[in-house]
Amino acid sequence: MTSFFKDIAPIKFEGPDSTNPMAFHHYDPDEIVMGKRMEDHLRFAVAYWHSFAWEGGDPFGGQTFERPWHPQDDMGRARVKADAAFDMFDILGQPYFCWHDADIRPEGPDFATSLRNFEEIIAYFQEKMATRKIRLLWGTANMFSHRRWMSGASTNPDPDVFAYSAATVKTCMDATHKLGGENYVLWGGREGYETLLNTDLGRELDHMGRFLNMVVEYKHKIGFKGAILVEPKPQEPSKHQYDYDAATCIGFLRKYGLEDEVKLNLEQGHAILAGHSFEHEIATATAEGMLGSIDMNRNDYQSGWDTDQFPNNVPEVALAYYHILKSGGFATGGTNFDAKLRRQSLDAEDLIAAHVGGMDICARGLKAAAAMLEDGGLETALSDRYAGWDTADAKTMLDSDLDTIFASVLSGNVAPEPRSGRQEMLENYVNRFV
Ligand code: XUL
Ligand code: CO
Repeated sequence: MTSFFKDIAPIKFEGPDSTNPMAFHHYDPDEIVMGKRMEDHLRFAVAYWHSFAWEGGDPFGGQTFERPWHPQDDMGRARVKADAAFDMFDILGQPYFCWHDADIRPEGPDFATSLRNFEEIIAYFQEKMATRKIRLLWGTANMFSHRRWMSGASTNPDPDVFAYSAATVKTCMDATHKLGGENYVLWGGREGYETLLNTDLGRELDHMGRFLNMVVEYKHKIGFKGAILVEPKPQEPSKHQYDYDAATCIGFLRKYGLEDEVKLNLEQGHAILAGHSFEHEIATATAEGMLGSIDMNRNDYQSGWDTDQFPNNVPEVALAYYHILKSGGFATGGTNFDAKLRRQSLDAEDLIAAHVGGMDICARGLKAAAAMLEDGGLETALSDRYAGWDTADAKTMLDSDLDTIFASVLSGNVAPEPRSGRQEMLENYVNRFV
């Protein structure tokens, strides 16, 4: 155990009556929910970037955290950071983690040095993973922080940056494959624009479509069996982001022939930024068989930007898992905490408590979702509401045409009768479970 987490013992499930803040109160990995262990439903992942690479800065001030691996410009300290990360994985016992290349290795003066640093750390991870149960949920490339990416990665007006993006993603896919990763994620960090005065939107979308096809071609070439996922987000850092929301991404994937190859990594906070609820995004994806994985981090509802906080709202989380369970649950995906501490939360204990709380909230949400599904109240209400469509006449109508339908309405055979949508009754129903 590194000195960073030295006094913190592995977190155990102690049940809802325990007052120990360093225990799980609702997350019992072995509890069976709808025939499956809770750990296998939720498939929690720790995000290396927020938990270990983010230093506590905000637009008004720099670093607040002081960690033994700071400054993050040295390979020795990258190892110290990895030691601390794996210590935390041992303490939490969550099954997965995720990284960007830039989180785990220092940037070198050129591509080849950065790659050497990256490969050394990947080998170090491999050693650590060999003696543990922890697995990689997904890897990804950070193509938004360094100034070279300021005008985008694959959508950059400069073909040299497109080339740099392709080379970078190749190395991150190789590393993900080497570590047995279950998915590879592409979030379009700066794939968008600030002003159309300097942007050829159609050309940029074509480049992004070709780039993603190259990613898929490479996946098959190396025999990577995991899923390729894109992560929608409507704005920030670019004013307009191309991967706005689930529906926009699905349209984009269809246009470039990728709908059978790429799925979505949906994030709660991004859904809210897009003016949706999280369950809207999940239902949009599951309706199209496009749900891959989720980032379960919320935003502050008052500040209107991407605050990346740990979840703390059971009813919201319950509705998200309701739609996930209803669609059959995760396949390769899981629940990633793409969440960071508040900048005043300086201590090692804060980092552990944040994850413990997030895991407990998700466990409560999952259990509530499972109870609602098992009870079947919402499904019965849905089938009642759409029962008219089960009649032979209604089915025939869908195969007819406007003239035939017109004739039927004109002859007086059709008499619409408004019925209550029962929204409050249904909200009260949900309230019984959360
Ligand atoms: C940014 C965001 C990213 C992606 C991975 O808002 O969510 O951290 O999840 O690049
Ligand atoms: Co995310």
